[in-house]
This record gives sequence, structure tokens and C-alpha cells, in this order.
Amino acid sequence: DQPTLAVVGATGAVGTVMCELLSSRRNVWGEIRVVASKRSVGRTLFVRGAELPVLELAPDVFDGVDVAMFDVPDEVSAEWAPIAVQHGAIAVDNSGAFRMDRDVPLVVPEINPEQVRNRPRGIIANANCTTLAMIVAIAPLHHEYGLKELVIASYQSVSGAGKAGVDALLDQLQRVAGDRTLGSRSGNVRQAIGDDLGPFPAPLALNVVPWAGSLRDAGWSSEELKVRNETRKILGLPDLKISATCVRVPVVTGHSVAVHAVFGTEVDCEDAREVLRHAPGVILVDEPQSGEFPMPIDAVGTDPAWVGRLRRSIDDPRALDFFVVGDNLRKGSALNTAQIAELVAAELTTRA
Ligand code: 11C
Repeated sequence: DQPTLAVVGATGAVGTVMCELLSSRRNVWGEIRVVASKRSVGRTLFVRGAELPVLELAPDVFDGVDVAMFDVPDEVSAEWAPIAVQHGAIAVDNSGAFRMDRDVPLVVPEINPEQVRNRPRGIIANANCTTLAMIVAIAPLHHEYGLKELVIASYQSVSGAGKAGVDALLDQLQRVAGDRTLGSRSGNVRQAIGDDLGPFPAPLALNVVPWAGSLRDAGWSSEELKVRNETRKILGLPDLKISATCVRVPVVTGHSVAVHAVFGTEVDCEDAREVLRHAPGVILVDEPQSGEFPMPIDAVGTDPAWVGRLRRSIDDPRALDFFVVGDNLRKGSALNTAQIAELVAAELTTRA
């Protein structure tokens, strides 16, 4: 029998992409239940060509469920993933609630698929979308050259903050469209946009905002610390030096990351290109003379991490600089969660 799946948070930005993925990927699931908060009950969602009623998140929704995916805020996962486990499910959690728990593996199927079985709490965590945008490109280079240090800057799209983020940007763009004086005088963009900033601390239209997440110690943002901690855990490098600056940009979907990676040995650009060409989940697009480089407008809706602008550092023969772009709702969240869940489904099907 094929395992039963519950998708919790099915009506959100990530959940919507999850329903699309479940409809287009190899079908490994028996029954699929779509679950959301009470206010979505009464809606239906299409999955695999069938119209499914949205079920309310409640303990008995997990009865008979083998795998429960969670695409919900941290506090909802923290409460409900253990309930799903108590009801016999294996939880695959896309929130930040369990990622750094020692007893919860943080899995990227191209890098550490074997960790899926190492789940004493019955929970497997999915990484943050910024970590996932770059990690599938960094891991194969690490295996070739031995990673010593990362300095990264992110260019994160507004859908990282969910539907509210997308609505905020699109509303703001409407307010600034057509006024050709905007952006040429301090304050006039703020004035045009007004106080309704959605989930962001400043206007996104005609702007970049060097902030994602919440304030942590010594001026770091929670997003910057997540990228650092999760990268260390996934690569199994607890002492890796990482500095991240996370920035929000006026892009709907697609997180980009500028990476400066320092390795233990000298690197050769052609050689590194060859490594990336063979890396699962990575596509190299690096023809700057003809304007071909990775960009969110092309990467959106696709599965891979798109890598380009690959250069060896002028000042350090052990360092590479490159730019990587991934769809934050696909590999950055729903796709990686689906891939993890499929590994579990294969395990359960083999065992049955
Ligand atoms: C953003 N990366 O772009 C965040 C959203 O830890 O899963 C995802 C937060 C998380 O705002």
C-alpha cells in the first residue's frame, strides 16, 4: 500500500506550490489530506486532478497518516508536529522550530539523504530557503576542495515572507508606478507608499532592505544566523566560518545569493565548473558575454539551483566567487520537503 500523506498549511504560499508539486511529481502517495486552520475549512484544493476538501488542523486528522508535512509558522509546527508523531506519523517540517534540535536531522536529499533515517523524535527538518538556494552548489565544491569559510550576501524575494509579502510588494508597485519623480529625492518613495509596509520594516518598491527576520544578539538578524547554523549542520562542519548579510529585494519569487567561498586548497575555475556541471540539482548558466547569468525572473517555477558569474578570487587562489539563484518556494521549501517525504515514502513502502 502507498503511504498516506497529510499536507498541513496547504493553503499558504508554500502549501500552494506543494499541491502543484504533488500533482506533477511521481505519484508515491496513497491518500492525500490537505489541512489548514479553521478559516480555510469549506475551501477545496486540486491535487493530482482531484478536488480535496480542506480539513481543519485537529489531532484526529493525523489518524492513519504515515507522513505529515508542515508548511506553517514555527509556533504551529512546534505544537503540532509532535501531535502528528504521537498519532503515528513521521513529520517533515518546513519551519525553523526543530532545525537545530540535535535529535532532528536537517536534510537536503542531494547532500545528506542518509540522515532521513536518523530521526529519534520522528521529525525531519527542512532548511531555510536562503540556505537551500546556495547549499546544493556549495556542497559539491566543498567535497572537491574542502570548505573553510563562506561570506555571503542574499537578495531575497518577498514571497519568502508568504502571501502577505507578495501582496505588499505588488500594492506598493502600483502606488509608485507612473510617477517619474520617485526615487530621486530622499523620502518621496516612503511618502508615496505610506505606512502600510506589510511584513517588512521599510518600503520594498524602488528599494532594497538589508533586513530579514528578527533582531538577534550583536546586530545579527535571525535569517543570517539560520543560514550560518543550518549550513554548518547540513555540511557537518560545526566550526565553519560564515558571515551572511541578508537583504530583501523587490522580486516576487526567487532568492539569489552572492557567495565568496574560501577552500583548503587552490581552486581552478574550469575544474570547478566541471564539478558544478555534474552536481545534482545544479545548473550552470555562465555566459556573461551574451548576458547569460542566473536571475530570479528565469529561475522562478524551476527546481534547480542556477549558478553563474563563477570567478576565482583575484587575491586568493583558494577562493571562488559566484552567484546562485533558486526558487524559494520550490527547492527553498516545498520541493525539498517533498523530496524528503519521498525518501520516507520509499522507506515505508520497502518495509511494508
Ligand atoms: C524569508 N527565508 O525569505 C525566509 C522565510 O526559516 O523557513 C523562511 C523562514 C524559515 O523571509
